Amino acid sequence: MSVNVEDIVLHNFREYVKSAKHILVITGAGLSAASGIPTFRDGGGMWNSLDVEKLATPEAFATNPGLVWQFYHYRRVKALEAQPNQAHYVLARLSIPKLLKKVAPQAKTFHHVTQNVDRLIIRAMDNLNNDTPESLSHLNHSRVNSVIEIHGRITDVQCTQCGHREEVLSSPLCSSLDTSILNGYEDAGSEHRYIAPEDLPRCSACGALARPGVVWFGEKPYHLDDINLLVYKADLCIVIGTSSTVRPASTYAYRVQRHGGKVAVFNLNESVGDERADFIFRGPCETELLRVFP
Ligand code: BV8
Ligand code: ZN
Repeated sequence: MSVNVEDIVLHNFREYVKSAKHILVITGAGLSAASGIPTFRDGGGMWNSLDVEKLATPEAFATNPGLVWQFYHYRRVKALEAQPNQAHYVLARLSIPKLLKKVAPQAKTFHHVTQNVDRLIIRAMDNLNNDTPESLSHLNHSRVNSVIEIHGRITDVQCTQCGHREEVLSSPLCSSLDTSILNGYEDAGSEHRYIAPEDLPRCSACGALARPGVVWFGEKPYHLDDINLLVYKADLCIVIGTSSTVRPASTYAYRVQRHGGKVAVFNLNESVGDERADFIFRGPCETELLRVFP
């Protein structure tokens, strides 16, 4: 019977997971690709046709808030329409201590840092919670705390003045952002329509101009101190669906390795740092994660 490399990698990874105590998962846009949300830099990624600097920076918003809002509003609509995929549900199940123990009996902590702003992992955990027998539901609080959205949430609206922040799951946020006239990400990011600031989403607390609740380039990501502690403690870092090009998220796996932890990469294509990875699972994460964590 011929044993191929993939089987050996799978066996060795599963053996290592059995001894892992502090597991840290880092995810990117590839996790949501199967849910129909485009990635940023690969294939038909958004940043390949749109100008990042024109759309995902504080300067862009200061210069043309209407353009930036049209882009983010279109992405909000898509995120609200999308459904979690199998990859989200595998991670949601692993965030339930009782289920995690089946594959990682020594695990003391499991944390998931996501770069994604689409909130799909939270929805997968909520859906699982609704289907979870009463006996497990008391574990819910520990599971929700296990997810850190380092780049914020596209469904949050944040005030540019008083700091008020709220999650708004309804759409459109205001009549001027009616997306019926938009027919694609490129359209949402183009200069086709001026919207006056007074007609853009306003803060429900003070009435000032509101902005999407995401972290733009040059802005400080969320929960950095908490994440640094998790990186320091992790003995296993599982990197899923990210090109590992955006800092500081792209630095975490290497830092786990530097203090003796191991790194597993799940990606459709090659990504930055693959050469250092201890385990590589090449393929769509929505099937690979299910294969590795049935
Ligand atoms: C900060 C929210 C400092 C908004 C995002 C020059 C050199 C080095 C660094 C810098 C530099 N200039 C500036 C920087 C820092 C900058 C940075 O890293 N820039 C990069 C581009 C060079 N970083 C920042 O500015 C960060 N802030 O550093 O602040 C600071 C610190 C302390 C105090 C004050 C200040 C803030 C970065 C956050 C920016 N916001 N998003 C929005 O969404 O519009 S970033 C954006 O990229 C998304 O959040 C996304 O999640 C993130 C990373 O992209 P990926 O998720 O990896 O997506 P990508 O398309 O790249 O890759 C997808 C992958 O999936 C591919 O590998 C593909 O093969 C794979 N895939 C596809 N399908 C599947 C799959 N894999 C498996 N299965 C599939 N089915
Ligand atoms: Zn306000």
